[in-house]
Amino acid sequence: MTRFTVPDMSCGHCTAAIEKEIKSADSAAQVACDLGDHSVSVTSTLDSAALIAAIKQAGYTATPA
Ligand SMILES: [Cu+2]
Repeated sequence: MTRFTVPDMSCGHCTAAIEKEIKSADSAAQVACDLGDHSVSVTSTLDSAALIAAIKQAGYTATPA
């Protein structure tokens, strides 16, 4: 599992957009967003750089947590 901090993720719309983008890159990915601490946990075969790119594609900034 890889964990990221996404500070500009603030509501259910954000988490849905992030999940959708990650799953379009890896349909088997498991994504858990936590709005409480602005973290996204991902289980995927994609590497960290690819996951950050997918989150960026959704319009958010991710840094490794
Ligand atoms: Cu939002």
